[in-house]
Amino acid sequence: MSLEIWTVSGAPSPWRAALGMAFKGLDYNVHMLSAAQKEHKSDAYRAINPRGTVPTVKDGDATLSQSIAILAWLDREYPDAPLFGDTPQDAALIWQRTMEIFDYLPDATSGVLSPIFFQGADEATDDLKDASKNLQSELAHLTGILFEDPYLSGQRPGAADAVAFPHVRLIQRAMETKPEIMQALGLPDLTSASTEIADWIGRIEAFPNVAATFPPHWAEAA
Ligand SMILES: N[C@@H](CCC(=O)N[C@@H](CS)C(=O)NCC(=O)O)C(=O)O
Repeated sequence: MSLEIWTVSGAPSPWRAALGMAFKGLDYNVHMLSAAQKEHKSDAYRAINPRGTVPTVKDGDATLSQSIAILAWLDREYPDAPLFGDTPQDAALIWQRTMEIFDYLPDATSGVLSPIFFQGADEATDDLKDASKNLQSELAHLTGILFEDPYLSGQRPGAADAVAFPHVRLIQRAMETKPEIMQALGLPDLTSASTEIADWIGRIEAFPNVAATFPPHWAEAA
């Protein structure tokens, strides 16, 4: 069987699925769709994903969408290096952390990053300051978990890490590429925001195959 993923460079949902495969050490082929050319809305792509969203993952006869469902499926199909722990207690805790992160972190992140990346915001308006406070409170939630455990999923990287990492790494990317506005919003760099999160990012990035999940357009821009 050969694993395939359809993705868009920098999109957090497919990045989660790719991280799940990387944490398990699985090989996979990437179909990079152009969002600018709306390739994810083409008839050809909608034939495998009628909503025209990414990710889609294929493995033999299985065609899957929804990043968290893909992580759960990966664990059943490829049980080594489990993403949801070894015991029922581990699984419950990792699911709880995964879903809480999924419920709050993406919106908190896009509240800051969408105006900056997509609308060219370069002033710390009251709305952006409120969004930054909300984001800092979600980062504090992650920091609290990382006081207890080296990974959001416990002792090794798993589903909660795969769901959170793309969003946090996008925040770090904004700190690197839009430093003035991020400083004005009280988010100058990851270490100032949280040494626990900065260290966790370092641990995840040191994991084999994680570099291959990064948005290709970041390397092109460097
Ligand atoms: N809940 C879905 C979200 C999928 C999703 O909305 N993906 C975004 C990229 S992160 C997308 O395809 N957006 C394009 C669109 O909705 O047209 C998941 O976790 O996979």
